[in-house]
Formats: sequence, C-alpha cells, structure tokens
Amino acid sequence: MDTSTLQSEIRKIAKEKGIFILAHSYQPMEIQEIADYVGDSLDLSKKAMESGSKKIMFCAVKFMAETASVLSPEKKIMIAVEEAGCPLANMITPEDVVEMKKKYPKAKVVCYINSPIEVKALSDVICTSANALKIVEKTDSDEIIFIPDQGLGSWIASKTKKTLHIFNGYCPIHWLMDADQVRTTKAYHPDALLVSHPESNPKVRELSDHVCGTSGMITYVKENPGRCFIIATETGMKQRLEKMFPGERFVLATKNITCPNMKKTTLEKLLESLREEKHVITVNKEIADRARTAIERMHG
Ligand code: CIZ
Repeated sequence: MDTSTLQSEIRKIAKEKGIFILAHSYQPMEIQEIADYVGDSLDLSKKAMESGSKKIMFCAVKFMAETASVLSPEKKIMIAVEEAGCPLANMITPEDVVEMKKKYPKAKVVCYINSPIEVKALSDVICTSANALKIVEKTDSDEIIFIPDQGLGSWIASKTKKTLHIFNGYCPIHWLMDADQVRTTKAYHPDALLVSHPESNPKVRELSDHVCGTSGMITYVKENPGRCFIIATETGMKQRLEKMFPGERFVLATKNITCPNMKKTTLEKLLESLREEKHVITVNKEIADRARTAIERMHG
C-alpha cells in the first residue's frame, strides 16, 4: 500500500474502533499527519485523560504511554510499537533513587517524565521540560534530587537558587550534539535564531538565543515572525514547525538529530496495532498508585 492508502486505512480503522491516536512531536511526519492530536509528553498525558474515547493508541515512546495509563486506568492505553523505549529513561533504576535519597535525606525528588514508572513511584513530583523550573521552584524544599537528566537538571540549576543533586543520565541525541557543528550552522545562517532543547549539553545551550521544550518552541516561533530558526532538537519537531509555519524558515542545528526509537513507528506497524488492538500498557497497581500521586502533583 502507498502512504496515502495506508493513512486512509488507519483513519478508517481508528474511527470504526473508536481509537483516539496521539502522536509525539518527534514522530515521523506521516504519523503526525494522521494523529488526532500531536504534542509534547505533558499535552499527550492531558489529552489521553480528557479524550472521551475509551481506547487510546500512542505513537511515541513507552514512558509516555505508561504515564497516560497510570492517569487513566479505566482506559485501554496502547502503544503502536512495543519496543519503542527511551535510552534516557533506561539509565536510572529504582535502586539509584533509593541510594540518592539515603545520601540526601532532606531533599525532595523531582523526576523528569522521561523515566520508568517504578522510578516515578519513588519520586515526590514529576516534571517535563515545559514546566521543570516552575515545579522545582514550587516544591517544598530548598534541596532537590533531580533525576534522571543531567541536561535539564544543569539548565534548571543555572536558573534557581535551590541546591540540585543531579543524576547523571542523558538523552544521547541532545546531550551528544556537537557544539562545533552547531557553530558551523550558525555561521551559515548568521541572522537565524538558535533554539535549543534543555536536554542539550551546556556548550550548545550557551550558543542559543532561546532554550525551551518543544511546546515552548512553537510559542517562540509565533513571537518572532519572519526569522530563520536553527532548531536544536529532534528532527520531527523541525518538520512539525515547518508544517505549522509554512512562511518561516527552519534549519536543523546539526546533520542528524534523529531519535531511532521515535522513528520505530511506521504506518504499517500502526495499522497492525490498531487492527489487533495490541501492545496494551499495564502497570502494577501498587506502583501505579504511588506514581499517580507524583504525576498528579505536576498537573497541580
Ligand atoms: O516532554 C516531551 O515531550 C519531550 C520529550 C520533549 C519536549 O520538550 O517536549
């Protein structure tokens, strides 16, 4: 089947079965095009809760579907590709959190949403890149254990007076982005605004005109019409911005900023998962109950 036939078939099956399709902004464009809603992890977890549909199919990575399943246990939450994981999330274990809590007994644990559900269950509150600073500021302690991302953690530490104890996990595509290559891209586009994700390493962030999560990038482009933007985050986001703002120019900060896990979703795999209603996410009830408290604190 060609792309548009596959897309029509996906829409048809989703409608027949009453399945709401959510896609992350890092998904391939042909997936974003057929989703009922495209957004960041915060938006997706809210949409999954608010949607009237009892069945949700996530085109994303696993921790995002797990978070939605914990927030909406009465719904059938599925993921298009079961093995779409997140290397950053996999860098931390519950034992690591227990160890840090022993070392810093007075600190509260702020956990980035890119983490396993068992780690969220040991945390006081969850955050995303869109709200991390706000969450750290309003957490009731001057001492924070920030897990698992050292990119986001070090960025927040530079913005707050609080003491942060930061776990050393990282997102390979953001943290390992080469600052020299970014400098070269800037030299080719001297009038462009460089926007980087806070998961990026400090050398890239220092070169940037603005640092924000993917939802913040949409706002930034809206607020700066008529400019060229160098985008330092996953390539799916650049494609989403191009689609949303056809009059603006976008350039990727380095050659290949592609998350292999986000790109595991294909139209063929999505169609099969919808037809068979497979890859249903299940979370152990005790863990889900503990994680829910931390996630709900984020939603306020
Ligand atoms: O929170 C998310 O969805 C991620 C992983 C990135 C972002 O900034 O939106």
